[in-house]
Amino acid sequence: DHDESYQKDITLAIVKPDAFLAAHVDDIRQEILHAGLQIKAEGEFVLDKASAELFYREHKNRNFFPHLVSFMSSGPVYVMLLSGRDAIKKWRLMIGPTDPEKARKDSPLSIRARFGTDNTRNAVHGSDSHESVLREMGFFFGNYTEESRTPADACQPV
Ligand code: RTP
Ligand code: MG
Repeated sequence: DHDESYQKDITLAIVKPDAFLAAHVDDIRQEILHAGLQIKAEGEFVLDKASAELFYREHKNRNFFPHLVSFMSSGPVYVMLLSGRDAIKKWRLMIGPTDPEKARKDSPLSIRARFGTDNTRNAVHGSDSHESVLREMGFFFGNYTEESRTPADACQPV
């Protein structure tokens, strides 16, 4: 059924504070569009510490968690809901491995290879599963509908 396949071909992209501060939002946006993905909703958000903890709660017992949370709440992020064939896989391929050093070796054209610094400051986020997409999308944009395109008309800034 058309609606179901459409729903599964979405993912959430975040330009993290390091890449936002380095003014890479426009470049990354253009790469997304050139790759044939559509941007269905987008906006700038500032996460406070509690929101960053909630967003990354699956990692709450990891040793890097406090560093991750303070980084993600250190400045604005730019969030985009992407749609297109195999959006989750496609966007994960575009961003490359979590560690930019590894990305520079294995996937030198990836976004993290070009714009990332280290394991924490790695420029972008991409949802890892459809379940994550639904959770993360709700976190930033509330219940998404085809009509709701911008934070101003549809989204719940955290
Ligand atoms: P993301 O969720 O941000 O798209 O990244 P990912 O799937 O590639 O990696 P994940 O395992 O979900 O980790 C989430 C974020 O935590 C930080 N991290 N630091 N060893 C470390 O210091 C370490 N490992 C992960 C990164 O910012 C990573 O993107
Ligand atoms: Mg992840």
